[in-house]
Amino acid sequence: METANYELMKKAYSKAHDMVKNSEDVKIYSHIDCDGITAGSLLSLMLDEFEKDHEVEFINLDKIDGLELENELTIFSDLGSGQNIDKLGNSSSKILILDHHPPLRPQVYDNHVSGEFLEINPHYYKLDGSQEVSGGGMSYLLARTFGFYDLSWLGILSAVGDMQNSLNGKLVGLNRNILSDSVQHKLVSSGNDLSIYGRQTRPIFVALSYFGDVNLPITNNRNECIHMLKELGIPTKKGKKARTLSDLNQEEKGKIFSELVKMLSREVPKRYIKHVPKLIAGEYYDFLDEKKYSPLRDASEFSTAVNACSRHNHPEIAFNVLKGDRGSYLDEMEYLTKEHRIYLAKKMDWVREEDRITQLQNLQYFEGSEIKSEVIGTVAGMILSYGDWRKPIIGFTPVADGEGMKLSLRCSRLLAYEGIHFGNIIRKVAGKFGGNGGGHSVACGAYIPEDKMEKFLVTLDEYLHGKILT
Ligand SMILES: [Mn+2]
Repeated sequence: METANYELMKKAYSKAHDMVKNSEDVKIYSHIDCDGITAGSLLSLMLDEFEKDHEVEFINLDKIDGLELENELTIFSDLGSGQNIDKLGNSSSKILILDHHPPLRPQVYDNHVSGEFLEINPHYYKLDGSQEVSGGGMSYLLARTFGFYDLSWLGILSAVGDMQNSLNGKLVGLNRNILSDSVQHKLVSSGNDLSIYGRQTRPIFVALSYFGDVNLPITNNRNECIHMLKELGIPTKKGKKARTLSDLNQEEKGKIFSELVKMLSREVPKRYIKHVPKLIAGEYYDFLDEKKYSPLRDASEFSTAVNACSRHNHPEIAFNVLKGDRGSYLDEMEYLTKEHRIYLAKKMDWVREEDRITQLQNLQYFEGSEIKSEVIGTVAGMILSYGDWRKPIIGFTPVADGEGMKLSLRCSRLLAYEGIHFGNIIRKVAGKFGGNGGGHSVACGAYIPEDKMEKFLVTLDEYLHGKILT
């Protein structure tokens, strides 16, 4: 990639700084996912500092077209670049877009919009918006121009919630600068660890059983995990309490690491062995103001809790927790997270019971009509470990209040390490069928007309011929 143009980006932010400073009444529209909710909360905390009147609304992308701008300044965060926001402008409007998705409009566009219009997007400055900075990160960079370094941890949560660290096992690019702000201000600590989900809250043998990039003997088998830990001489309990990954010392983690390398090397084709360590180790991010063993302590677990709120249409719960509530809103968040987990487990069973996974040559899929479209991707990701990890898996389900199908694709990171980018592939193939889609290399999705679903699967299967693990 060409060298990023930070100087130009800085100039754009200083314009944005003035827009905020000179406005007394602000509306924020932010995306209703972990990144977007965190971005909206961050901007709200920033405006609180100035005691500026503002309102935050979390919305889905398809709700943007009908909006009427009624406030002095309208900020769009974690969305806007892919939508026709320019059409919303009027002679008295001020619009600021802080997004990281691929932009529809060129960098200089304000002369095409009535009123004031400023769009800041990393792609304009030769930065990769899918890995180097999130919507929350873009929002933090605005708060940073006012010196609000204490909000930097939210930029980290956003990036992790947006899976920006998933391919490299750590945050890169501008995310790295945001990380160093939050480390310097003692808000976050980070380091290397086993990249196993549930560092603070899951017993280690449970956490290990979810290992899913490649199916191992321990995958979905807690007894096998307990057995493995016993063989390695690693106690699963401390007194009566189950130990979590965060309780293990370096030596114990080293033993698990070596054992997993051994297991994986037996399972993956030879030429992929070089990627194995990346599947097992990665950087963690702890929020130092949160209590140990709390679901808010580890960035990855915190992002799951925010997602649980958004997937069940209660972004306001996460919003209040992110803005500092550790009372009733946190209780509600924990309740929703639990409900979320139960819901997912039920749907997993539903898919597995009737053998609903169909195998094609280069992909596998399940029809998920019993599953809410908001979580079809999450379920697909979890089901992967019961299917064939060498192929991507697709789940699809009708959209709740609309027409068409939502489909989500998940795959082992091993496929991405070999250079395949399913987000781009799906965008292309969905486009052929009058749909739209995109996303990350290992997690992406699309909306397509219902009667095109079958054709879509066949076409994608053909397209993938010779491109996936064999
Ligand atoms: Mn985002």
